[in-house]
Amino acid sequence: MSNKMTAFSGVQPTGNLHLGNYLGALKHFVSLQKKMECIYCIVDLHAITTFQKPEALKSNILETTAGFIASGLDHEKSIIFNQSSVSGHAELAWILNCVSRVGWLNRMTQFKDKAGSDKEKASVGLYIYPNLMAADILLYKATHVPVGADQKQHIELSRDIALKFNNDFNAKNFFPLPEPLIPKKISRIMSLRDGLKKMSKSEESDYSRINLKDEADEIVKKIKKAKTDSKPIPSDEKELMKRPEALNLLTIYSDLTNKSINDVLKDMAGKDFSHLKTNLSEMLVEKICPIGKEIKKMLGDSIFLKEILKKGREKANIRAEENLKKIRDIVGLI
Ligand code: AQP
Repeated sequence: MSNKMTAFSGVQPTGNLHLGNYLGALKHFVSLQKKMECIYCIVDLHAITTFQKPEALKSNILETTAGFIASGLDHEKSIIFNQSSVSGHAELAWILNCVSRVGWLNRMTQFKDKAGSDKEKASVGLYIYPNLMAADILLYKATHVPVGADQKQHIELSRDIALKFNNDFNAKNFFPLPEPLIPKKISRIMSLRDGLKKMSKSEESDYSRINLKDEADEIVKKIKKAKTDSKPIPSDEKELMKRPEALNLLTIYSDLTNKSINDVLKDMAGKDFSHLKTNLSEMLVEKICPIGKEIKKMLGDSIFLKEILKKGREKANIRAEENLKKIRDIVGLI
């Protein structure tokens, strides 16, 4: 087994990239580029597990690509492409569908959340989504997967699938067991309307999230309207843990200022939320608006974005085919 470190991660082109995607994933994708080979994928096959309007999907693929670059990913250094353009993802997913167990998939909480109350009506794709995610990672023998905390269970499943494949086919250490890289400080950004729900692209209310493309006045308005409680900011972290909306805003502030929550509480304790909100809005405008501006500029040049995806696909495909040849042989396919 080669001990070369490779990171793989994906983002679904399902709508506007938001602050949760940025702080939970993209920001870390960028810093990992200095440490190892990185493969970043716009996971369009995952996106279609729930219905996407075809024209919207096409433009979201390009917009997510622009979001990657505007956030600081280097397309010369890292491999950036869209999943459906490398057919090995679908092929390996089928092989892994035959390795993974129904009982394992039945435990996946994201399926339960996304399928809602009527599971019979959810697509089969949504149910087996974690097997495709395992294929994405294992196709490149990735050793590290930078993700938000919501994806931890899926990475654990990828490890189980890798281990079972290696055992079933007597292919010791063929697939490395991928490690999740979950940001310690800010693993999950919550909705601005409900501190118990994660910030999400598909949440109906645009006031629940800060989009990377939001203008400064929209950011200020959304933070002003963000739900809080009636008490002043506490001095104690334990007390903060019991107040989800306050915790969310202070966690975002702590990440943007590079200060620990404790230090932020020292500065803010006893003050009311309008003080925090004014400071937070300023930080967000400073951080997010330049990214949004870059995204909008790139969206005017679809040829540039398509060229990035084409180059990425070519590089990814070489890696994928190399591994698939070995996988087919191990499984007994000729
Ligand atoms: N709220 C969040 N906080 C921290 N990290 C987050 N991520 C997503 N939301 C948050 C991380 O971003 C990466 C890409 O996620 P995704 O877009 O592929 O899928 P998702 O997790 O399903 O994101 P959304 O916004 O909730 O999309 P929809 O609404 O389409 O389902 C992942 O690493 C994820 O952890």
